[in-house]
Amino acid sequence: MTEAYIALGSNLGDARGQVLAALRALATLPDTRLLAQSPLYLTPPWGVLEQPPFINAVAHIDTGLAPHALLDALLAIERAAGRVRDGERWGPRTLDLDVLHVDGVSLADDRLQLPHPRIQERAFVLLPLHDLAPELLVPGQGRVEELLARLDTTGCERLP
Ligand code: A4P
Ligand code: MG
Repeated sequence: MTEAYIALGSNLGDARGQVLAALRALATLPDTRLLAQSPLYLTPPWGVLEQPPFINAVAHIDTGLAPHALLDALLAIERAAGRVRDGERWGPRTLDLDVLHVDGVSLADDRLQLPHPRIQERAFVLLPLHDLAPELLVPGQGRVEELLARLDTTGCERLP
């Protein structure tokens, strides 16, 4: 079993409901346990600014799935949530699941990059990740608490 962190995001339809359903779906993946889930955050859009705000969260899991099998399982959850991949890069989506980090794994091929290369640029990832793992060292990027301290978190709101 290996520990991993998954980022969840949605800004179309019932965004909060989609993220909560995805957290439940993660817990039912084969050979996988949901160890912890962060609070939900309401965050201003990053990348493409002309789109609705996002609901974001991070999950900490323990899994027997290898990294590419985990990615396939996440893509299947996205499809089940009605995600259509014809939009622009960084545009609106019903559900986005990114593998942020898998313990002990660094790799880059045409399907998967680990750790996710843009963790350090994204308050919407680092705020919920910090709630779960402030001391986590993201290989090649830095410690979560230090990465977060460098970012502007204006407009990000932790939901009750
Ligand atoms: N892929 C490679 N590495 C990974 C990985 N570590 N985890 C490949 C997941 N997928 C990975 O994914 C395209 C392909 O990336 C996958 O099929 C997989 O083979 P995508 O989700 O369509 O990626 P993308 O949107 O083009 O790019 P990127 O940078 O992953 O963007 P995100 O994270 O999807 O960004 N603003 C706020 N506030 N909150 C958000 O959640 N999300 C986005 C979308 C933009 N702005 C946002 C948010
Ligand atoms: Mg994605």
